[in-house]
Amino acid sequence: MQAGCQGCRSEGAAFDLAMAFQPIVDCETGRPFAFEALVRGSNGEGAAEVLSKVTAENRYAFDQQCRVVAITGAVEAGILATGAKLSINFLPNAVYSPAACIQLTLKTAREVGFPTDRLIFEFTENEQMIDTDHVRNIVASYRKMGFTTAIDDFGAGHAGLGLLAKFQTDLIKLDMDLIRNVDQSEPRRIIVSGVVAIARALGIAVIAEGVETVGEYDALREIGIRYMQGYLLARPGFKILPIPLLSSDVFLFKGARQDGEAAIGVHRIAPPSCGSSLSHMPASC
Ligand SMILES: [Ca+2]
Repeated sequence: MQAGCQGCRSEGAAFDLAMAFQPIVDCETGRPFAFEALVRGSNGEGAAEVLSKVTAENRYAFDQQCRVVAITGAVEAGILATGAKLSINFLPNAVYSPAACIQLTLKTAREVGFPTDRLIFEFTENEQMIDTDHVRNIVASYRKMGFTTAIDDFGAGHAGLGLLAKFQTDLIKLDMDLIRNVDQSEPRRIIVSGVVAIARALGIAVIAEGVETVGEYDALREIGIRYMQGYLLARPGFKILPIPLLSSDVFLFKGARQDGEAAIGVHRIAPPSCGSSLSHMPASC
């Protein structure tokens, strides 16, 4: 066994976990590009409650279990038939060695028949990444293994241009704080447009997180953002893969809104099982 793999034997592996899934929509086709797995308790308890039990001692086991539950849960929910990717949040500080620590993920994917080239790994850091070399090494290894990589919550906290200067991922997910009211704020629109231009020049695709209004959707499309996630398109569904509001429906919805029927459209797309406000919680698993 490689040095540093003591994490594989860490105690406390039995978290009571399940996943909710929220689509990331390809706005050019209206279809889910991916489903992000968001951690919940086995009875639908919120992410914050589950995460409060994660410690420095058990975070490796937690991260490993999250990956397993995300893959098996997504397959049980029917992701194979959708053709969409599965996006998994991961904790960089729960990975000792990228090659060794991916083995359980690969084994699980093999057992349930999930193609590993449909896996996305999103990472975020709530605290400053002291060891960016470690993260860069993980990203490089994962890309070599055929996974898609993403920086989560880009533009928030320490996840910003400084990281992109050090290493590049396939995707960046623009933080919802930048997206909020982008249609009404000229500075936000200029900043988002600038980040999109930088990403495009680097060959990185952009996902807008936390899109909640038709105005935001329109402004982001105008800026050239193809992939979006947020309550406007679909809330997370507990153990299910919610059907996103198709882009054509957004336009129908706009028409409905002009007729004063917006609430009907909103309620039609909201899965009843998911009232949590934690859908955009960073590093939820
Ligand atoms: Ca995420």
